[in-house]
Amino acid sequence: DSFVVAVVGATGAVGREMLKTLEARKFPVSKIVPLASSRSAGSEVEFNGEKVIVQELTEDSFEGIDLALFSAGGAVSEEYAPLAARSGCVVVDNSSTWRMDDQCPLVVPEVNPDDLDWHKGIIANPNCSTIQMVVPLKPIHDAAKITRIVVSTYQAVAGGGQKAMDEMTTQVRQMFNFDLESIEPKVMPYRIAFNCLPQIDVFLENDYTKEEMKMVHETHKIFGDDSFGVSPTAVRVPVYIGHSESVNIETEKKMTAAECRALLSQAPGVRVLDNPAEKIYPMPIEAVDEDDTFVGRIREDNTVENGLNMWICADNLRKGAALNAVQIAEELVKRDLVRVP
Ligand code: A2P
Ligand code: 11C
Repeated sequence: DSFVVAVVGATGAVGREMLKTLEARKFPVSKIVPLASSRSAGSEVEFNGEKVIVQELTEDSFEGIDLALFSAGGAVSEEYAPLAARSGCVVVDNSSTWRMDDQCPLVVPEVNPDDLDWHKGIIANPNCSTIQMVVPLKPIHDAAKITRIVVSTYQAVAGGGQKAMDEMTTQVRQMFNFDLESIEPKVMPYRIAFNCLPQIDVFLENDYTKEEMKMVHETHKIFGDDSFGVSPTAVRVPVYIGHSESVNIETEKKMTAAECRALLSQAPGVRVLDNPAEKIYPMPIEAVDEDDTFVGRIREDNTVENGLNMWICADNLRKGAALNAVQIAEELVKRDLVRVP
């Protein structure tokens, strides 16, 4: 079987990565349909060595399309994902719009693939910072039952899209030209060049940001378990691609650092890089262009009874977005679920 596949937002940072990932993983595509706004309609993207013209997204775009990967922002997903599903096209949506909707599964294939079985046309792809946290934490939760998660993120600028990456480049140039007066943050709230911003997305009533609360709610939904607390601080750092996370967990059952290392070295989608004596640990520059979620600095937290600390890095555009979406699509094919019930 092969499928007519649309990528909505094909000219964006994640959309381009989606095309690359479909191609690299030889997803069975009979025809690719890149969609974007009128701004870039008519431009070209490359797929399997051929140039394909980008089309403008309209209400009629989904006729004859089997599967659509969406990454064009929440407003586009809100309007067009239901339209697509109604015309029989299965949607894997990378925005936050449908994630907490109880009609839409929220899936990380290594963690909760069975949730795909009840999809009704729209499947949500989690936030990048959630994905790379739950991939290694799921086997630990299964083995020792997590009772609390405290996480601080070090998130790359690519999470804010191409415009955010361009903004950092401009600012770095301005800094090196001693032209600080011209720096004018537009996409991010303050200067990101040589700085850290403890704000990703907007603040909510509880003084946490929306990004932080996504990590709480999405983790509970993906695990199908909200018995543990999640306490996040999300920070933007001047890295182009690759999110990092410092994660502290408490568990019901004792797990030693050695046991955790052994468990994670068998876990799907995880690569353990953990040898302090040799200065081996994950870094975002090593995680870029890799599929795996890297875990290192695994050590016991002796300030509590059963505690572990670890450091997690992943390519936020890949496992954090495009790859996870394509893995969902692959799992749908495997389960014969590329159809709207
Ligand atoms: P366009 O190139 O036409 O602006 P990023 O996250 O890197 O900023 O990318 C956003 C993606 O979403 C781009 O491909 C962008 O297309 C697309 N997009 C944004 N708004 C719309 C819209 N209203 N309709 C269709 N595509 C959109
Ligand atoms: C960031 N995590 O790094 C955000 C980007 O809900 O899909 C993705 C936001 C989302 O800025």
